[in-house]
Amino acid sequence: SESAVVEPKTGFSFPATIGDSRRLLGVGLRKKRVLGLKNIDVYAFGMYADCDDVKKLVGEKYAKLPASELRGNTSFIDDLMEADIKMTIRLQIVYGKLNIRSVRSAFQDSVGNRLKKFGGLDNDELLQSFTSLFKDEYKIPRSSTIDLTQEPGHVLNVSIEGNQVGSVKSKLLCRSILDLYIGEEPFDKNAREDFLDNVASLAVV
Ligand code: DAO
Ligand code: DAO
Ligand code: DAO
Repeated sequence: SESAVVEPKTGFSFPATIGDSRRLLGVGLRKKRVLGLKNIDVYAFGMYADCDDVKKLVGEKYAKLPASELRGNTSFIDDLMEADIKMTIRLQIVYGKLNIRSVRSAFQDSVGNRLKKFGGLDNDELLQSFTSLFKDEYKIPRSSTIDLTQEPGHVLNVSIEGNQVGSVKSKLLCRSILDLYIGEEPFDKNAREDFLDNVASLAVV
C-alpha cells in the first residue's frame, strides 16, 4: 500500500506519502484547450491530505454518517476544502514550453474565477497581488515539481523543486485552489472521484 502511483497518460510518478502524514489520495491530469483547437496536457497532479486531520474532521462532525453516505455528502466535501486540513497538490509539469506569462494568465482564469465565486466581491487587486509574486525568472521546464501546500492556519506555501518560493496566508486563496481539484467542476473528474473514495475509506477505519 506504500507504493508510488503513476499517472497513466504521462507516466509521471507520485510518492505514496509526503512529509510525515500526508497521503496520496488521487492523481490526475490538467489539460488546457488552446486556440479552441487542441488540448494540451499541462501538468499531472497528485492530491495529498493528512489522514489524522481528515479523521478529526469526520470524528467531530460526521461520526454518525455511514461511510457510504459520507462520500457524496456535499457539506462534508465543502468542509474538506474549508477545514484546517494539511493538504498538498503536487504538480509535475508535462508541457515543456510553459512560460510565466501563461502561468499568470491561466491562474487569473482558473483561480480568479473561484476567488469571485467564494469571495463574492471583485477580487482583482487580490488576484494581482498573487500573480505579481510569479517572477519572470522562475523556470519550470518539463518534469519540474511544484507543491501547493495548505499549512495550518490556511497558509498557502508554494515550492518549486523543493525550494519554497512564497507563502500567503489566505483562507479564500486556499479554498479557491482546492476547488479546482476537489470542487464540483474539477480539472479531472476521475481524480476527484478517486480522492473522495479514498478519503471516505480512510476516514472510517
Ligand atoms: O503556450 O499557448 C500556450 C499554452 C499555454 C498553456 C498554459 C497553461 C498554464 C496552466 C497553469 C500552470 C501552472 C503551473
Ligand atoms: O492550473 O490553472 C491552474 C492553476 C494552478 C495553480 C498554479 C499555481 C502556480 C504557482 C507557482 C507558479 C510559479 C511560477
Ligand atoms: O520575494 O520573498 C519574496 C516573496 C516571493 C513570493 C512568491 C510567491 C509565489 C507564489 C504565490 C502563491 C499564489 C499561488
